[in-house]
Amino acid sequence: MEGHIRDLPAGLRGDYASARADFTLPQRWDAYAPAEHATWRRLFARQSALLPTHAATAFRAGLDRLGFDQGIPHFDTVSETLREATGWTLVAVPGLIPEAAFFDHLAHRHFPVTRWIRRPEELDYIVEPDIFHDAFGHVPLLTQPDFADVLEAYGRLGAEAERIGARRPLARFYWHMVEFGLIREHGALRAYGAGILSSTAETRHATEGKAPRRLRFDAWRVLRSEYEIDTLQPTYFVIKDYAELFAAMRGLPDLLARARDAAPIAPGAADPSDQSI
Ligand code: HBI
Ligand code: FE
Repeated sequence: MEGHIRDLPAGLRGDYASARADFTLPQRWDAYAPAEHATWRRLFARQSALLPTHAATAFRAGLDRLGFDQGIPHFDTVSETLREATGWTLVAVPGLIPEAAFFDHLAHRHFPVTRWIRRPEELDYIVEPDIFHDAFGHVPLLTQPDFADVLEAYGRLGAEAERIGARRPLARFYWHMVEFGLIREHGALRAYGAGILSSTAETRHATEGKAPRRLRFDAWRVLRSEYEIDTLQPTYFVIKDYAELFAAMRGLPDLLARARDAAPIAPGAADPSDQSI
């Protein structure tokens, strides 16, 4: 397994010492305290209130199949549903893992999910992705076939991006299209990105807010678009369907090398090619 713990930011919360070489570890579902299941249910109830009016159809359809309302999900149970839907399974990890390892798991249709959950006092904002962000935010859309294909293709591209020094453009693609993507459905803007749907503030800001720039998805623009990780996003990209995102993966290898050498677009800035939604 490529990637080493030195590739990670210092001071991460997870139990990296007991992780395997591929950064996976047992979920240990029986070890979760009742208070942790209560935190999950509070987060689930709060986020679910917004889904009927703000979340993409495919996200809600996926969530309805997963039984996440009971408490912290058991990854083996979730993997059975996912495997049947799109061939994906979950692997428990201590938290953020080196990009090379992350790509490799995605390339094999294993989605890494952080094992620990935030503390009650972190309900509104958390720096590192926890199990709620990863499981509630990312997993429901893994039941959507085109999107499931996108994530596998993304993982496969990771090794190529490492080889040609294009990690940054590929990370931008993940950030804008997997974490903060919007989709237009029946004329309405809906959120499908995990970073949006795991946060009530971002869900409202992304779909209702007047401030953000909302642009038609364009891979070349996305690969050059820089982002900040600890603010509400100033720019969102809107797809018309997930097949469009999968089709864009075919052109990515060529665009990655060009984007590596191109001038980045600052967070929130406009570009002459922009098509506002
Ligand atoms: N590790 N566990 C985990 N989850 C992520 O979402 C993740 C990661 N490592 C790297 C990473 N995301 C981003 O750098 C992606 O752009 C690769
Ligand atoms: Fe995420």
